[in-house]
Amino acid sequence: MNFDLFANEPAQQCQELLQGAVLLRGFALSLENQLLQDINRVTTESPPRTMVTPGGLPMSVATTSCGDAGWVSDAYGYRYSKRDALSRANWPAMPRSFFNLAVSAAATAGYENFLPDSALINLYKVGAKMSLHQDKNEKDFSQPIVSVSLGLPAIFLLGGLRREDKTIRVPLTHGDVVVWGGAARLFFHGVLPIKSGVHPLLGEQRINLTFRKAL
Ligand code: MD3
Ligand code: FE
Repeated sequence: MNFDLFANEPAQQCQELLQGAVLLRGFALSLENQLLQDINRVTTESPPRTMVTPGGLPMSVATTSCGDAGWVSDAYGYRYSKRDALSRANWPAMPRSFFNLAVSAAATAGYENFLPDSALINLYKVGAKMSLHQDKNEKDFSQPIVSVSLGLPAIFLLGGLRREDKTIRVPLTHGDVVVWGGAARLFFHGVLPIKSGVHPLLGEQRINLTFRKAL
């Protein structure tokens, strides 16, 4: 008789959602305190701000970045910039904890040479959402994107290459990491409005980190 219920389980839950999107449940859990400390360091230097879409609408998500490049949006469009428009200085350096987590998650999903040069920090208060969009501002679409969910849970929408394609709903909770590669790299995606709640560590918010090789 085998009393070890987990003897036949993989060491890490690793699930392919579809076509190159790999979900690593709880992959970042053991790093939560270090990540929070480093998020606070970055947001002190470059505070989160709500950007305006090229169409002129303010986003409900507040964003900031660290690394060699930061994602920005304004009347001129979406792009990566080497400087923070608020401080007019370079973005804060990417914390080692961020970089190491992204590299090891990518390697676990089969991307051995992922070297992110940009980490975007998205802050969602209750009610904030992200409409369906594609990530197309990075130079090389063969590079994956790694996302880390922290705080309140979210329902993530994942569609296909066309905006009209049907979407699947993926619940993402604190500590979950997703590696978006392969065909899924260019799929439409979004986040439904965050439901009210209180996370024991982060309170009434969700924080998402996305790691990219942008330049
Ligand atoms: C699927 N952020 O910053 S991360 C974004 O939760 C963004 O804050 C969402 O979409 C968030 O651009 C989702 C997950 C994500 C990131 C990139 C993707 C999913 C993706 C690229 C292709 C397909
Ligand atoms: Fe996106």
